[in-house]
Amino acid sequence: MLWLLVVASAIELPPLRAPTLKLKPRDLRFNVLVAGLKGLGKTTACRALLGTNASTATLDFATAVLTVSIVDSDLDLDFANFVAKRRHQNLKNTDSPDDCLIHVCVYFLSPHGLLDADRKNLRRIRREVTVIPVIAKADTLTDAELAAYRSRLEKEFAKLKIERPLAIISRDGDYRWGRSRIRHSDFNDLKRRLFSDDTEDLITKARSHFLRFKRRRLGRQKARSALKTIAILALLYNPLKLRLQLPLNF
Ligand SMILES: Nc1nc2c(ncn2[C@@H]2O[C@H](COP(=O)(O)OP(=O)(O)OP(=O)(O)O)[C@@H](O)[C@H]2O)c(=O)[nH]1
Ligand SMILES: [Mg+2]
Repeated sequence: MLWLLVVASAIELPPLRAPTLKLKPRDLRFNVLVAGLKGLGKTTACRALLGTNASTATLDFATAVLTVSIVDSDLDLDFANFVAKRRHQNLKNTDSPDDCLIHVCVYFLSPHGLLDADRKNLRRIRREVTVIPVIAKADTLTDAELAAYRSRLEKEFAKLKIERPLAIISRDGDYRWGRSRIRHSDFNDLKRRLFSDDTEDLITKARSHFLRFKRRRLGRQKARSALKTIAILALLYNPLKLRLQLPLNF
């Protein structure tokens, strides 16, 4: 009986292939933003992904310890702005390279069609971070409906340079007309990509995006202080007695 239970749970939740992460330090932070419009099953999915109601979990791999943190966002949040703000916060971070960085955004799409709000959100977020789009509540669509919807989205996403969406079921359901199961959807693919196959790639990408941002910011700061010095020198040594005017916001 116990053996049967073990087999059943193994089928339900296939174990993740432990990645050999080459990243430094050994203690890594991995921050996921779960975004999308209201009531699409985001919180349910977060719980199923981490296997707990808490928003963080620790995954112990052979070469690294990954502290996964999921930001389960609400409707009023400006997602792109949130990612940018977290990048700014990370500037003050000297201990760890990516405590505050958001490494990936899992964006939930309604099973009934893409809304203008989604288009606007996606266009902005993809400039800030890697986006994994998911069609939520895939159990509410027939196979044919899902295939048609997915191919419409693929065409639209190709223009936005966003990848093909996964279709997920975030919780098992028993209905008069049948049963829906998490394992019959792309849910486990999503989990595997986040916490195993793509982890290293996502962290590396977010880090290099952050370093580019930091370099640009430093460059701008240097240019501004050089301009200030030139302006002050020009004021002090003004042999032609010209009337120099500094900009108001100087
Ligand atoms: N049919 C179906 N229902 C789901 C699925 N996932 C979640 N639900 C249900 O959808 C409802 C909303 O789920 P939540 O997880 O609270 O959705 P949410 O996106 O966090 O909602 P907000 O936080 O209000 O934006 C609940 O009744 C869930 O049981 C799914 O995969 N299929
Ligand atoms: Mg929620």
